[in-house]
Amino acid sequence: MAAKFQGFDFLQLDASFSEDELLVRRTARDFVDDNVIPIIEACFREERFPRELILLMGELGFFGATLQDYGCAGMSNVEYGLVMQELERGDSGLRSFVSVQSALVMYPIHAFGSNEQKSTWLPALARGEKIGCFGLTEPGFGSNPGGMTTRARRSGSEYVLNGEKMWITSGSIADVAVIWAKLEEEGAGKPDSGETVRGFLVETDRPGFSAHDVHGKWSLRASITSGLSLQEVRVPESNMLPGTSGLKSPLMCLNQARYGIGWGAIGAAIACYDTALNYSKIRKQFHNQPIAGHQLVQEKLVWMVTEISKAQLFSLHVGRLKDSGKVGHQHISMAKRNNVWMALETARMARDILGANGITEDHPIMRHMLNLESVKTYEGTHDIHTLILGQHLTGIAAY
Ligand code: TGC
Ligand code: FAD
Repeated sequence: MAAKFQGFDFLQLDASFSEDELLVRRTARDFVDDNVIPIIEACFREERFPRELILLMGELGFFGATLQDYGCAGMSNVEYGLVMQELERGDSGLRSFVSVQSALVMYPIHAFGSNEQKSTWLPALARGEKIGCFGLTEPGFGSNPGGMTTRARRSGSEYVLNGEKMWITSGSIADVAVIWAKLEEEGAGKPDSGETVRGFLVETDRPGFSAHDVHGKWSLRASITSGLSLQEVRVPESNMLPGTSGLKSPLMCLNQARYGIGWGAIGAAIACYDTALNYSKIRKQFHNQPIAGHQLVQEKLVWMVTEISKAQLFSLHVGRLKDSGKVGHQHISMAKRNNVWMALETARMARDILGANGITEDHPIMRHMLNLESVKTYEGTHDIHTLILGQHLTGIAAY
């Protein structure tokens, strides 16, 4: 049995956290150690999302954690980040579920919804009694969501939605889908531009809505990923999120989710480093010496600790900026881009330190490495974040 996780605090950052922040992290850490670590390898092997944990996560206040009222915990962004770090130390799929429920479903309802939409959905989503998904990506439009072909047409007091969404986390278990579509309506903006994009709450039991799961993934196997089909799906006009206007609205949701991923990736990296350090002290090769005593192994461990510590500092600073209302989306892009890259490199080095043992499910490294390949791609690929930052620095969009 693996030793209980003792934390990672090379730079003594714990001294800069408040008591509330440390308590939130302790709660999430215990939740992961007691409920996630014991089952997650089996879930990954069996391609099963652990639905049995949803209500408990709701009780712990993990859903919509930074939102005020409607049964949400009202955590600071730093507290929320620490939760995400601990959850992804367990598995990126679990963190994905919480990211989507919180940042991509509850946040847009809270930010753009009517009072009725908020009181109908937010308390139940916060408790985990209802599940949401976020449909932006389409089969033909991933990095460039502004090209989406999903359409909303007005028909009397209803909207009629048609289109296909792809790679949608929690799609087939969702009660409500936040669907981004272009409005075919006079005055909505330039036809076929991102200006006409609006968000709709679509109950998934409406006629014409269907979801099918993507199977055969070698990444995020403990997470549900689906395609959604909308064929003449009718929703009342009150299901449109009234505060949405243009592509900027879904991109604002992505900022919330990318911020959480920046923290989450640190958790996956810590799990890999911790495993590699413990293994390297036990495994002996040459002169009956632990491999931790070989210089090249030490160099890898030092790289990991340095980069994880830098990522922690980075996310903490971005979190404090966000809490003080000063964060820009370029800061969040940099954190997502850097920390996911760092975590993937850490996973690869850690796997190397375990030699052949590193490829088995007896250790969490390969699972984290495979998961991180998705994390590198979703919420804006590594290269798209390079271009977002390039545009910020130069004023020239190079997409
Ligand atoms: P562009 O013309 O640049 O922007 C349109 C409007 O949006 C504004 N804007 C932003 N606003 C807030 N936050 C941001 N991050 C923003 N980025 C841009 C922009 O100022 C403009 O405003 P306005 O007022 O002038 O209209 O749009 P573009 O079509 O050129 O695209 C820009 C680009 C490439 C950066 C964007 O489309 C992008 O980020 N692409 C990546 C797509 C992506 O990340 N998809 C994620 C799907 S969801 C997901 O993956 C969930 S994974 C599950 C999990 O989280 O666990
Ligand atoms: P593409 O956009 O086709 O990109 C392919 C490659 O081309 C990438 O390397 C990219 O960086 C590169 N590229 C593209 N454009 C340029 C350019 N202009 N310059 C240079 N290089 C470029 N989406 C949702 O809406 N909701 C979800 O819940 C969701 N969950 C997901 C879960 C998983 C497991 C995965 C894998 C994806 C999920 N996504 C979700 C979709 C995700 O956001 C997209 O996969 C992502 O935005 C990239 O789009 P794409 O896969 O179509 O790649």
